[in-house]
Amino acid sequence: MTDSRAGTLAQRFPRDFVWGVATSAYQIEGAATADGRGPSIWDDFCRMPGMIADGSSGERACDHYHRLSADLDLMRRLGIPAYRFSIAWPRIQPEGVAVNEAGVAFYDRLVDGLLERGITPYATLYHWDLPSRFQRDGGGWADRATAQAFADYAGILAARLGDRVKSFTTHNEPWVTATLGYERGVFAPGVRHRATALQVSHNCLLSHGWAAQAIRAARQDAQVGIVLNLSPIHPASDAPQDEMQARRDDGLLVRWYLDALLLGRYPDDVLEYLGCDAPRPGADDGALIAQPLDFLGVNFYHPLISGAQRRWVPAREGAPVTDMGWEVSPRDFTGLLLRLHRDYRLPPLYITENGAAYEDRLVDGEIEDEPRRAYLESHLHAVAEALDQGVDVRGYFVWSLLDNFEWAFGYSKRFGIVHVDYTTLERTPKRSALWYAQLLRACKTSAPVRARA
Ligand code: IFM
Repeated sequence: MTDSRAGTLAQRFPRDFVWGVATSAYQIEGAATADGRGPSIWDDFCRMPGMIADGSSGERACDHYHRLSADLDLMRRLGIPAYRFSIAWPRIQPEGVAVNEAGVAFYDRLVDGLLERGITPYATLYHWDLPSRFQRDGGGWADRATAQAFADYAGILAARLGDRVKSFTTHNEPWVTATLGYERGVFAPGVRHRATALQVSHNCLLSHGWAAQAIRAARQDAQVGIVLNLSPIHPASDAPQDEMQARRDDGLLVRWYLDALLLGRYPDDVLEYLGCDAPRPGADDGALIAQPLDFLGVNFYHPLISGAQRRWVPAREGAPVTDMGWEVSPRDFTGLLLRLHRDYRLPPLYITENGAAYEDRLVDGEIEDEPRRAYLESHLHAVAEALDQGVDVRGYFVWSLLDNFEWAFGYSKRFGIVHVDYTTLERTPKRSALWYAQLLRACKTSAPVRARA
C-alpha cells in the first residue's frame, strides 16, 4: 500500500521527471590500490594527522568496488530509475597519463550492470579525487596544465563510455574544490592561500569548458553539464555591513560560478573585492568557460548566514538542524530555485544532491529515520513548488544511496538512505529508502504529464 504522503507528493511531478540516488567514487568504492588505481590527493590528505575527524580514510569505505553487483541489485529492488555516480580519475589514469584498462573495465561493468537493471547512468567525471601526481609535480588545480589534462581524461571517458552513458557532469562543486581545498585547507590537498584558491576556481571552470568540448568531440549526442553547490545567503542582520558581506559571499559562491558559466565573465563587484587575489584568465577563457550547457546540477542542503562578524554560518539561531548542524529550510530551497530562474537564462536544472545526515539507530534490524524521510519529503515539496512557479527542474537525486565516507568527518556522519555497518559492510535500507521506493512506485502510476514551462 502506498503511504498517502508519497501519493500526494507523486502527483506534483511530471511523469518524465528523473528520480535517482547519488554517490561518489572516493566515498564508497574503497579498493584504493586494486587493479592499478593510483593514489589521489584524498589518499594523501587522509594520512595528514588531524585532518579527518575519526582518523579514517576512503581506503575501504563501503567496498562498493567489490560489491558492485549486490549494490546494483539493491538499487533495482528499491526501484531506483537513475544513478548518479562519479568516476575515479586515478583508476582511469593512475599517474595522470596512460590509461589503466582495468580501471575503465570497472566502470564498463558498472554502466552495463545499471543498464541491465533498467537504471539510467549519470556520470560525474570529477568529484575531488585528483591523481596525486598533479599535486606533487605541479600545483594541482592551480596549474593550467591540470585543466588541459582533465579535458583529455574527459575525452577518453566520453569515447569509452559514451555509447551507453548519455549524461556527463564535468565537475562536482568546484567551489568546494577551490575554497575548502586550497583556501581553507580543510579538504584535500590542504592548501591555505586565497589567491591560489581563486586561480584554482578559474582553472576548474576552464577545465569544464575544455572538457565539454572534448566530450562533444567524442560523442555528439552527449548531454554535458556541471554541478554547483548553491545556497541562498542571508545577512546576519539588516545592518548595512552585514548586508554587504552577505552580498559579497553570494558573489563568491553563486554569482562567481553562474556568471562565468552562463555569461562568460566574473561579476565586477567580486573582482573588485578580490583585488590582487583575483585570478589571471587568458584572453579567450571567458568564452571557453561559457560553453553551452545541456543542464545545470544544483546541490542544495541548507541556507547560509553571513555578516561582518561571522560568515558562512549554516543555520539561523534556534532553527532545526541536521546532524551536520545544517539548517533544515525547504523554503530556502524553493527561494533559491526561483532566484536562479529570475536572474539567469538557465538550462534545464537537475537537483543532483539533496539529503540529510542524522544519527541512526539500528533497532531489531530496522532504522526508523523519520527526520531524514521528513527532510526528503519537505524538500521535494519545495522542488514541486518551484516547478509550479515555472522553474524547469527535470530530476532529483537523493544524497546518498549509502552511508559513506563524509570527507573530513570520516564515517561519523550518515547521509545514506541505506545503512552501512562499517564492521560487516552489511547494507540495510532505512525507512527513508522504503518510503522513497514507495514514492517512485507512486510516480510511475499516478504522476500527470505536465507541459514544460
Ligand atoms: O558528501 C558530500 C558530497 O560529496 C558533496 N556534496 C555534499 C555532500 C554532503 O556533505
